[in-house]
Amino acid sequence: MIPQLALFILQGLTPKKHEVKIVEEEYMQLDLDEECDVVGISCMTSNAYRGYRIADAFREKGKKVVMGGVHPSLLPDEALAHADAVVIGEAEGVWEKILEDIESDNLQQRYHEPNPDLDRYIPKDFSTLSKKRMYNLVPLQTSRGCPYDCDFCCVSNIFGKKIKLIPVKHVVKDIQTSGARNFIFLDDNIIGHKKYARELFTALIPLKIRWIGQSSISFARDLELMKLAKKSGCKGLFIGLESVLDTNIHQYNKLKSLEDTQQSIRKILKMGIMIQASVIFGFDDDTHETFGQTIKFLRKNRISVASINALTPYPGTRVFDKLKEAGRLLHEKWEYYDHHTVVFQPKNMTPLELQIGKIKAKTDFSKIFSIAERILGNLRMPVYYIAANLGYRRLAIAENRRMREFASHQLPDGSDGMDWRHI
Ligand code: B12
Ligand code: SF4
Repeated sequence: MIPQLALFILQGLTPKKHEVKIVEEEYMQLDLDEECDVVGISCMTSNAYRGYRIADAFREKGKKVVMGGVHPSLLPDEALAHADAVVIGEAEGVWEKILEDIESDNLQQRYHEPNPDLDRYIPKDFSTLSKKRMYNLVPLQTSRGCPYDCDFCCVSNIFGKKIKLIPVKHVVKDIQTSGARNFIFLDDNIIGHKKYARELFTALIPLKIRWIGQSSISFARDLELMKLAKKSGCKGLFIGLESVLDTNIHQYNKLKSLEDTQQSIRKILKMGIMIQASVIFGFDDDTHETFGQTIKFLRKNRISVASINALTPYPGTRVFDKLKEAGRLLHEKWEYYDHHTVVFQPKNMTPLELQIGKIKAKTDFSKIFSIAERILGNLRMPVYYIAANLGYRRLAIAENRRMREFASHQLPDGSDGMDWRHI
């Protein structure tokens, strides 16, 4: 339901003399016989192979292919086996140059601009979306870069550790020209720069929009900022808790303390802002007990919805390097590097146990009883709460069904079937 902002930025950067067509494969059919001169492809790790297949197909037809986005930025050499050129990091300041270089037959293989000028406004044409897909959330971005540099994350590697800001007036212009009412801020942390966040939320108030975004849990420590966010239309925040075990907290250094986290959750929910908590299973401290303990924590604290993931050692992160060095990667087939599939040997259990434990945790969290119990903390937004939970419940049921089919047909040791519910 959320279009890729990168594609609209590329369209906005393209000089008017060129014609641009955006194809989002999530909901559009790609035509490999499309009449065009240049094909730009954006991908992350899990869909990199698909991106490469598309790149190969277009190159066979003589088109120039340029790849960009998270995965090509992390592994440009790999991408260059399929593309004529790769953009490492941001497109601003290089896309126009690439088009010029193609026109003058002087295309280089790598392009990288570490400090693009974000003060320049780039027009984004969301008009096709708002007409055809009224239920879309229109994507906005206010910042890039993250100072935290967590072991399992590639963001500071690609966008730097310093937070780079997009002027508030540009964000307001994007909102006004879109004509939409529902937005998502794609920033890793919408309150990463407090002074800027204050300025932004204040500017949003008269626009009367609804928005969701991502933030760190420290949001709850600033009551004034929370009130301002609420007033500006904030309906929900995606918050990375990652682990609710004390040992992991110290190892990954994300949360202050469990007590502090619980208090923060209470404050945010009380403000009428839904919390989508992200948790990850598979850290070295995790045991068989971690699944149950985590779900108990999420339920007790009335978390609105949860994104329950398997630790994924994405290339370009320290977790990847460590697990690779220890010989603990099961394979490097990128299509399985998707947060859903276990791709490494966990420390205290088998990969299958981690996979099943994660799916069971998801299923437990989305049981009707759990939804009914957690609504008590979400009474200020019951409609959003129920709609979101039913959506997540559907996903959990589908994942659970696929796991049962897998477990009863294809055991790694060749035996047929197992009763995985006892794990
Ligand atoms: C917002 C977000 C989401 C939103 C996506 C909404 C949407 N449809 O846009 C939601 C929450 C839905 C989401 C889901 C997922 N996400 Co996400 N997401 C992000 C986040 C925070 C921002 C991405 C973004 O849009 N940024 C804004 C745009 C403008 O930046 P950009 O895409 O990087 O584009 C710039 C450049 O890269 C470049 N560029 C990009 N493409 C191209 C192409 C060409 C040709 C050129 C020249 C340049 C270029 O130009 C752009 C402007 O400078 C990133 C973290 C991050 N900071 O990157 C994680 C991130 C991309 N997500 C990640 C993951 C794993 C996922 C999921 C697989 C998780 C899951 N299992 O649920 C899913 C996949 C969903 C899907 N089907 O695509 C990982 C990817 C890691 C990896 N190595 O692949 C990241 C990096 C998070 C992380 N910390 O690890 N995500
Ligand atoms: S996980 Fe979040 S806080 Fe940690 S480095 Fe990545 S974007 Fe920053």
